[in-house]
Amino acid sequence: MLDVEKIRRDFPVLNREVRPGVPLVYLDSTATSQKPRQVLEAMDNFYRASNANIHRGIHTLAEEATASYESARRRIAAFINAAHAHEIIFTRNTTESINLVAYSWGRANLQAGDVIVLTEMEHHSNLVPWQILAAERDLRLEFIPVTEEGLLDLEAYHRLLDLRPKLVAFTQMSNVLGTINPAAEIIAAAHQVGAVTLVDGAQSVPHIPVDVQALGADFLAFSGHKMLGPSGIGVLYGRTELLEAMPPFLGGGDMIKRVELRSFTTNALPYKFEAGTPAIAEAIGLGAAVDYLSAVGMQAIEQYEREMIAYVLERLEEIPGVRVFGPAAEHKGAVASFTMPEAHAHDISQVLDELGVAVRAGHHCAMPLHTKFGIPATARASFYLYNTRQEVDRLVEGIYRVKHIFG
Ligand code: 7TS
Repeated sequence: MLDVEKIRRDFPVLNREVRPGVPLVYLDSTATSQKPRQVLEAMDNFYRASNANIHRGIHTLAEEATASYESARRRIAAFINAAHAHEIIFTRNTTESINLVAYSWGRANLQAGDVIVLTEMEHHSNLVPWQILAAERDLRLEFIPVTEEGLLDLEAYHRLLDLRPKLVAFTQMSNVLGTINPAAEIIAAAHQVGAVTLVDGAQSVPHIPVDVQALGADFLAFSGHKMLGPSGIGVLYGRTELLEAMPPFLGGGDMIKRVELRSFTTNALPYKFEAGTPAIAEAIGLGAAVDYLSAVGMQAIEQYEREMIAYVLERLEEIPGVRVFGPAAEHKGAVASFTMPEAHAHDISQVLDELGVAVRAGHHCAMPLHTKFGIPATARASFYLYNTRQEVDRLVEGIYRVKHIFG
């Protein structure tokens, strides 16, 4: 079991009051997580002791900086069980990772009439890059439908596979419904028809154990800032064979082996895809974040959040009029998006903020999913390893306050 009180002491911001006498209840980790002192210290130490550019110098600081950056890459590779550290490409975030695949792999491999299968529950970052590519290359986008309950319709998926898609790209965990999709099954079926697979792991990698080799994933994208790490650093995992065959995404320093006035040769993996000075301190911070998550244990975190969401749903369902979107607790992560007949999501969020409870309101960058459910917005409470049951109770008190004010 998690020692949540001990964990909370590692997160300085969790001690703060939003206003005098009103402690923070942070229920917006799906947007970005808070950061433990171990991550802050790793970045601070880097800047205080070893700041230098990487891969370019042979002076001591440059060597230390390079060693720390590459050590972070190796620990992140181990965290998702990648077969090689060079399969970890540092990017800015999930969005950039997916765009990298769309620009590089997509432009090299897709032609007019080719089919890409996505789902109706995608975040805009796993939707718009494919829309751009589809318009440019005259591709066909197809979508695995989401059921009323908030699950993927897998029978419909199997029918879509008859179209012989070239790519199947889907989220492993919905940032709105919390749905955890059967990624291994989706990938295995895609591979049977020869499709390449991309998993959006922005929500899954922080919250459940993810093993890319067990999943069989070809690409996996995720963001540091949602998994206790800093913003400005993300990861694209890709299988060696695919990455080797892909053309570079951005051109510039570090991604080359040799340059002449009119030509260049590309560097080896992973540097081929890391043009320019990367986010060095942020990569080191993400290394510290995966150390922290590993020390707590991803299975323990998953279990803790399972119990948490079961309690959240039980408490929310007792409130008349509250409608929670997404499947039953057994199929979802610790995300509760809801509406109330009395108040718009933004009003809910504002009243909750007066009580120190931070939730997000809006379409959460999944407009098509909200359109499907016929609603413009939801209020979303999301939970992580540092949240407590008492905080759930504070949320519920706040929702009763909303009913009192608007009811
Ligand atoms: N995919 C999913 C499933 C996400 O939840 C997000 C961010 C992204 C991709 C994009 O990540 P980024 O780091 O590149 O921005 N989701 C949210 C959210 O739900 N609220 O704020 C950001």
